[in-house]
Amino acid sequence: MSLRDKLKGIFGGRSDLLKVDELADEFFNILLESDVSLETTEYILREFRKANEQNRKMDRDEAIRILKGILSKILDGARSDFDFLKQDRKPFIVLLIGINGTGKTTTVGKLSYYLLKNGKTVAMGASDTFRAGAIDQLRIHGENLGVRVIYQGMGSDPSAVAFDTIEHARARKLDYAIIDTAGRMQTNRNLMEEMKKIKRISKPDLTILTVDAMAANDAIEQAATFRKEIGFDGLIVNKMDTDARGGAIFSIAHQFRKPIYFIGVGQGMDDMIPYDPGMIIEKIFS
Ligand SMILES: Nc1nc2c(ncn2[C@@H]2O[C@H](COP(=O)(O)OP(=O)(O)OP(=O)(O)O)[C@@H](O)[C@H]2O)c(=O)[nH]1
Ligand SMILES: [Mg+2]
Repeated sequence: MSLRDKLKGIFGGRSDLLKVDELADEFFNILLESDVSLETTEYILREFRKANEQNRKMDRDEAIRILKGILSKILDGARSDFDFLKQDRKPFIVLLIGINGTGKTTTVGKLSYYLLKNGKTVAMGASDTFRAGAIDQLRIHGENLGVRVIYQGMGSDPSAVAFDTIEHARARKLDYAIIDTAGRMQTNRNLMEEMKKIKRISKPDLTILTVDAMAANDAIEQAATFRKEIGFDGLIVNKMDTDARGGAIFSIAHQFRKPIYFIGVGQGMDDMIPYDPGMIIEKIFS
């Protein structure tokens, strides 16, 4: 059951006055079951109690209105005024990083599509030289979009591919160079070292971490490692379409304390939409 359905069913629609403790207990369960992390759930409940320090009773609608305000504020914290389309530096270099399966390669395609649609020119770099199939996966996106993909053979140096991609974009005066990376190496340690090197060599204008909304709690741990080891500017949260529970985005916004630029809502190239807290809140509370 989704967060939305759970909130709708809260107290079986009772409209009498309820104690704050009763409400808080109910919210606690609902939030945790919807995949909001414990840390974020506790924060939400602290805010909820703060909103009613006199500890007076309230009805369900008022409680939900307060909860909506708190959740909106959390999502608003991940807004940013960064605009992909208004970057003068040429090429503007975007590096995608993240654990395997979080949608990096797909997002390189989606971002390119978004930029092309808005009249920009793009080159894509296949710097995941580790996973069998990763290069072809990106080349297929490139063919479908009519975008040049810079690649070398499997096992080649990812930093060299990134460098070539940027050089190509520079020589052709392209607007953007978007670089895919591996999500898995022999060991995680190697992955971090490799990413550091790619970042050092490509000097990205923007480093984006992709996370999977379905695996929010893992994602938070992964993000902490990526932040410590490599650093990133913001996030793209993928697979929001498959997240039946719907609570992960709140932990991601609350705990990462980084901008979320887009959310991924499917596998297609146009299945990426700008991060819009209002829309997410309306979906849950409408
Ligand atoms: N439903 C859904 N599927 C997605 C989304 N984004 C990516 N996928 C799918 O998730 C799978 C993994 O995506 P990739 O882009 O290959 O992920 P990756 O991070 O590049 O993975 P590695 O290369 O293994 O590190 C693919 O089947 C994608 O089509 C999304 O927003 N929604
Ligand atoms: Mg990939």
